[in-house]
Amino acid sequence: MALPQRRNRRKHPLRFGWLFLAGLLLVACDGRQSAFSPNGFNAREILFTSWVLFVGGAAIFVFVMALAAYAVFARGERFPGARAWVIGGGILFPVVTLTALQVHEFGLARRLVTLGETPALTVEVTGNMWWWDVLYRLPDGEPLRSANEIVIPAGRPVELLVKAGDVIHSFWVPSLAGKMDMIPGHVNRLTLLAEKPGTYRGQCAEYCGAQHALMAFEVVVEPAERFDTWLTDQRRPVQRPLDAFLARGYDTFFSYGCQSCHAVRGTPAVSTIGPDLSGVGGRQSLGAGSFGNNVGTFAGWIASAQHLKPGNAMPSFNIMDGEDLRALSAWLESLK
Ligand code: HEC
Ligand SMILES: [Cu+2]
Repeated sequence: MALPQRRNRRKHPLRFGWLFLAGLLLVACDGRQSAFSPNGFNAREILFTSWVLFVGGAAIFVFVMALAAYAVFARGERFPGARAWVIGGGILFPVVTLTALQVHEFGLARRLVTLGETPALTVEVTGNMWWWDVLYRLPDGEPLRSANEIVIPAGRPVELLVKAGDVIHSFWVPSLAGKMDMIPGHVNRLTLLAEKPGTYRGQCAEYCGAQHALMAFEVVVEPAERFDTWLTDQRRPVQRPLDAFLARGYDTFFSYGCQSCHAVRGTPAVSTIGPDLSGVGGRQSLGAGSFGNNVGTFAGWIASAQHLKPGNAMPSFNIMDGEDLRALSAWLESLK
């Protein structure tokens, strides 16, 4: 006697499609890093143009498919007004829509150029494997160096000069502006205007090696007055602390040779091989947007940089005395 066979229900290949859609929705709703939640002129224009192209393209597609279906199923008779359709749909319609799009684009390009004529601030951003060097070029006096985080004033146009230190990277903060490639030996220019204060996440958008995925950063948009005080604070040179524990951290920094790759403003450390650490404790993250910023992650990073981000240009200092490591981490965390 044959056993009753279990019906083998065919599984639809797209049965997890809803997961994909839910993911898309989640990404779209995250205001920190999404082209769907624009903050400021550039990103808003990009979103607007995208919707026009997407909705317009979809409408044209549906219409053309309907015509094609008609052509397939119609029985021999002539299409009413065939000649007018060819001239109207084949010549007039593309000429009108493409001209309108072109006019819109010229207008947009002009507004972008106007925005770029009077930047309140110029920031040079250089992509390196796998971190970002940031140099504020200020109209009065000394430039100010930082890394892995860009602080800009809200409501003022900011000019970004983007470059590459080694291979091609791409600078992308979806909530603020479009992508801009960073090309060795070439300077690209991007002007942006952020409206609302807040923190926005950016990402390297051009594959640049093993740790490309851990090459992110934050853009902190501050109210204009807060930005000015931030600048003044940052310019203050760092001094050897009076607190004995923090002073031990300061000394450890130099006895382990950290200054051969890093700079801390006002101290003998002036190297630009690695990120500037002058205000590192005040930044949102460590390891180029990869880890939280607290004494623990500092210690983890120093002792195991190669474990946390294999192949990056900083060696793991896993031979460091525990007390030295704690003091060094506490000192770095205190640099705000
Ligand atoms: C050979 C060069 C080199 C030496 C020596 C070195 N570093 Fe680094 N360091 C780097 C580079 C390069 C990075 C960026 C790595 C990345 O994210 O890809 C980095 C990143 C860091 C960061 C994270 C910075 C940020 O903005 O995310 C800290 C903190 C740091 N180093 C501390 C130290 C300390 C403390 C020492 C000494 C014990 C040290 N480094 C020695 C090259 C070096
Ligand atoms: Cu990169």
